[in-house]
Amino acid sequence: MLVDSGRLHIAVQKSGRLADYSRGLLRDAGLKIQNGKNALTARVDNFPIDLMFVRDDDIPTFVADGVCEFGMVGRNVLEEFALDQPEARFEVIAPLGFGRCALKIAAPEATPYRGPESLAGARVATSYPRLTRRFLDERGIDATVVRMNGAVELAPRLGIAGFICDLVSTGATLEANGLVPVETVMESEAVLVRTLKPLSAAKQGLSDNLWRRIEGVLATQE
Ligand code: PRT
Ligand code: ZN
Repeated sequence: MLVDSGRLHIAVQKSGRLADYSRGLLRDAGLKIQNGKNALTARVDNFPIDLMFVRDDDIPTFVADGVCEFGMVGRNVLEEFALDQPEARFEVIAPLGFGRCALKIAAPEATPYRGPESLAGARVATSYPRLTRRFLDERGIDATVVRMNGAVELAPRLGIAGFICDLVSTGATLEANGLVPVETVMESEAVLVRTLKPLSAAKQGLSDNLWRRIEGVLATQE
C-alpha cells in the first residue's frame, strides 16, 4: 500500500504514443520533472507531485482507486475500462488535444457493406470488446466479438474474423492490410482524468492549482 505522503500522483504512459505529449504538457504547466526516462516514477522539484510511468491500460485503475489523483489516458482506454468497471469512480476533466484517433470497424475491400445490418452474424476482432459490443447492441446487431490483444488488422487474412474494430489515425495501417473503414464506433483523444476519492485539504489545494496550470496551457493551444 502506498502511504499518503501528502504528495500528489499523476499517472502518465511510460512509453508510447501519449508519453512525450503527457510529459510535455506537464512541463509547459510549469512542473520541473526530474530526469530518468527509464525510471518508474519521477519527482517534481517545485511541487509535492510525483509522476508514475505506467502502461496506459493501468491508468484508469490507478485513478479510480485513488493511487494516483490524476491520469492522462486515451478516452478509448478509459471508456473500455468504465464499461467493465461501472462502479469505478473518476471524472474526466478535459480533452488534452493529443492522441487523436477513432475506433473504427473495418473490412476487406471486397466485403459488401450496406450498413450495420451487414454485421449481423459476423465475427468482429478487436482489443476493445466492450465498446464494440455496445456499438452492436445499440443497433440490435447479433454478431460475435473476438478479443485480440494486438495485430488485430491481421484477423481477416488469418480467417479469425470478417471484420475488425481498431484504432485508426492516418488510415495507413488499414490500407496496408487491404481494409476499409465502414463504421466509426467512437472518436478519441487523450483526456485528463481525476479521482473522485476525497482528498485532504492540502492535496485538494494542490489539485486545484495543478488543474489551473494545465487549463492555462490548454487555453493557449486553442
Ligand atoms: O505500452 P502501453 O500499453 O502503454 O501502450 P499501447 O501500445 O497500448 O498504446 P499506444 O502507445 O500504441 O497508444 C496509446 C493511445 O494512443 C491509444 O490508447 C489511443 O488513445 C492513442 N492513439 C492515437 C493510437 C493511435 N492514435 C493509433 N493509430 N493508438 C494506437 N494506434 C494504432 C492502431 O491500433 C493501429 O495499429 O496505430 C495503428 C493505426 O494507425 P494509422 O496511422 O496507420 O491509422
Ligand atoms: Zn496499452
